[in-house]
Amino acid sequence: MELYSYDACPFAQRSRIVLAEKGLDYELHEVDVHNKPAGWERISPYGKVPVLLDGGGRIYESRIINEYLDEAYPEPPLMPGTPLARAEARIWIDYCDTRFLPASHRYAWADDAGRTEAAAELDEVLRFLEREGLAHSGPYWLGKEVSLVDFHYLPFVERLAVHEQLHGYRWPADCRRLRDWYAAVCERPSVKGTLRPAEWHIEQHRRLREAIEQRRAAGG
Ligand SMILES: N[C@@H](CCC(=O)N[C@@H](CS)C(=O)NCC(=O)O)C(=O)O
Repeated sequence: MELYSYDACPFAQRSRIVLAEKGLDYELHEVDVHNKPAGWERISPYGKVPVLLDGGGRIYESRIINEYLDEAYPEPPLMPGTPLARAEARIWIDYCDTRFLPASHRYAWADDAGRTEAAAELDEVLRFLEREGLAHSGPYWLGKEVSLVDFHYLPFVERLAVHEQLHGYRWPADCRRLRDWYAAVCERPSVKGTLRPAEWHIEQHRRLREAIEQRRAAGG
């Protein structure tokens, strides 16, 4: 099995965590997405990491890679056992990509004039997660058992520290379950090995901003 990944990529981090949870051996190819290798588009149709090669097939999109890994390597299972519980897991995985990430992204890229509004939007999303998403007794998203939902959110909750340190974002004080959930997931060995200090994430954010500005200046 081979994984094309980038150290700083939160999407690739999702898949690295799941591979570690499953105890799977794989060859890691580190791809600097700001400086892609020649022929990269032949490996990654969207030009993005992560990409997994396994069993003669190529899988991309972190959510789909993780679902594939859970189906192809069912031990330990990372999706619940009943259709209803699996539907719930998928609702939160979808919420992460369609609501939480856009809100977090808007905050990160807001100008000074738009930041207050972006912070209010992000607060609202985090409160929704606190109230509706973390309704089980924990310690994990769906209760006692860790699942793909935990690993879908973890890299992006980790990166809220960038908002905090760069722009003074504060999590709503009433989001206690979210904090407890984050602390519990960070304790898993599969996750611990992927965590980085806030300063490192800030440096990656700076590199990303620079790359985007260069691309814009070049008319891309
Ligand atoms: N929806 C994709 C997003 C992957 C993604 O955006 N990866 C970024 C790095 S964090 C990337 O490869 N960007 C390179 C590019 O867009 O050219 C997933 O879940 O896998």
